[in-house]
Amino acid sequence: MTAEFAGLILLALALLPAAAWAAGKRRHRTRPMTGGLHPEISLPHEEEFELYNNAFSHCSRKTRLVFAELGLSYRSRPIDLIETGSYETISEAFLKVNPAGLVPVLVHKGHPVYESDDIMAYAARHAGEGAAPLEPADPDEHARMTDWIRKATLPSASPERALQESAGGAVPGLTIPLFFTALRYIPAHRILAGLLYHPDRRRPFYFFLFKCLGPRRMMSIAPLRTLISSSRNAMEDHLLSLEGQLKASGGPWILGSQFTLADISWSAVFLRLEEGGWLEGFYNRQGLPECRAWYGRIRGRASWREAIEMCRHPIIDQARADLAGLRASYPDLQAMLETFQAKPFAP
Ligand SMILES: N[C@@H](CCC(=O)N[C@@H](CS)C(=O)NCC(=O)O)C(=O)O
Repeated sequence: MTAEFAGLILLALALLPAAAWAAGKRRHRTRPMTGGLHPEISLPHEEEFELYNNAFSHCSRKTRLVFAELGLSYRSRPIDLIETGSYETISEAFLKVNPAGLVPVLVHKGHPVYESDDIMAYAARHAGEGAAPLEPADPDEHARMTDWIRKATLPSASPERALQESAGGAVPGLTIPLFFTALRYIPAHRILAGLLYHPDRRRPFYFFLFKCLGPRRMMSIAPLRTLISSSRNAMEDHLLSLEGQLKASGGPWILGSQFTLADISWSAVFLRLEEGGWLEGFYNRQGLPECRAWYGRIRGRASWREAIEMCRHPIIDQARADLAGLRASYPDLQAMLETFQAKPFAP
């Protein structure tokens, strides 16, 4: 073998990992998709309605609740997020369903509908005879409902930029402690796959740190502390504005007597605050009697049992219990989470 030939082989071997990485990157590439129905895309399906969703996903929960409220049956297609096992949203198979790599996705007669707010509205308009209307008929009331849905929405890209505009934007920051306890149960190599292919590399990077650091060290990372405290402060303002609306509407629901998609959107925010151990803190600091009573009514609905209680995930149940234990056994961690102040988060 000549020296040149041996050199070429060595070079090829050295380039192999980079080529494999580049090939993998192309297979896992995501691109933004507009919300609503995409009739130009056809997907294999077995039932009229199929919902690609995740038990823990904030946006998936909204859509499951709408289907339960409407009594519409659907085939559930569970898709993992890293918190429940793996980055299935960026798998080759799922990217055919949603090139944006996000859940939920509704597939209706083989055509996908993207974005949870659009899915909710789409489902509400396809409800069968006899289903209670989840959208007001009056145009002014409808516009008010849309505004309250927007105030709870989780933007697809960089939600932390929307902390002030929507309670949904403050949800990821307040989920950080729960991410930390859930990721204990996820093997490190699955998180590392996200570092290679996830469209937002910061998330797997922080998730990997959560896995390597204990809770105290994690809470000493300044940008995380800042994001959590900014999210907490922003959420407090959003809850106060919901409290005002519930008072003004006279309840029992956000727009008054009619239960609407706005109630469903906000209920997913409250569930996340509850499972992250924040809700009682907000109630205790701000009172929020209307919010407390409203959330109690939401939890009493049959749809809650069907779409939330019956769709739990064992890792998340364990992570919730672990987080409650951590808060109880590290009073300084609890105090940090509840009271630390930081500069407002500047994205
Ligand atoms: N604006 C979108 C947001 C969808 C979204 O962010 N989905 C999250 C779960 S709630 C997701 O799929 N994330 C992928 C990941 O975490 O890797 C919607 O409302 O549907």
